[in-house]
Amino acid sequence: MRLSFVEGWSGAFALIPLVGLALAGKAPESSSPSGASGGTSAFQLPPLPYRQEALEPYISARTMSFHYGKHHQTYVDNLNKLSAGTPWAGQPLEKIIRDTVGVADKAAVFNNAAQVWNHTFFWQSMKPGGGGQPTGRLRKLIEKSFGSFDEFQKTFVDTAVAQFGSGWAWLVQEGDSLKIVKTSNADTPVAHGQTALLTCDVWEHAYYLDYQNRRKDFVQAFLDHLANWEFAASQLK
Ligand code: MN3
Repeated sequence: MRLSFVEGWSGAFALIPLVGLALAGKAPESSSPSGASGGTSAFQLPPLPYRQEALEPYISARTMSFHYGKHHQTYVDNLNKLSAGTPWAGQPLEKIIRDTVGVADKAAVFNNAAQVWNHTFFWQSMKPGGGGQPTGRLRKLIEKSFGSFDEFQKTFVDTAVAQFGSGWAWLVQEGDSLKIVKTSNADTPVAHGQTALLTCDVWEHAYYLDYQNRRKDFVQAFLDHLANWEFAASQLK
């Protein structure tokens, strides 16, 4: 089962348990972008798949309130402002990302569309009581690609720490092999023909309130306690 963003948010999130949505802080109806000019906004902040405090103590509710409620919301708002009255309005995020990557005068559209996609994927890459180890086909692919699950973990943490400045660490699929890649700023595997399986946001806003400058501790906690391996496995092609 592969979640698709192509069908829009309602399709993409139909698979997410609806438990706790009322307490997630913002219902989609209450988060309509202030900058959109009339009518229904094309893009909406998708509901979190868990409550804002559900990832404590590894990610605090305070971090989630800013990261989801402010940062993610702002990318949605910006994308609505930038796409209003253009051919991008209402298009699938993946199409916008692929059409605008590397286009100099579309950088703002790319950055905001990619950040909306990346954050939605990041929330799904985690779950309360996550971590542990993957099983089945994903486990076999990890062992084939990295030698062992321990070696995968070490490489993922090293890669996340090595990303200079803002960006993301990803587990991606390319054909029959898995890779760990880092991307800068809003850049995303979606723009490069890779299938994203799991991601950790390593922008400072993702961890600074809880970990200050200790990015490595944050990424290790992500792997040990939050990583949603069932979601990652569901993205395999
Ligand atoms: Mn972020």
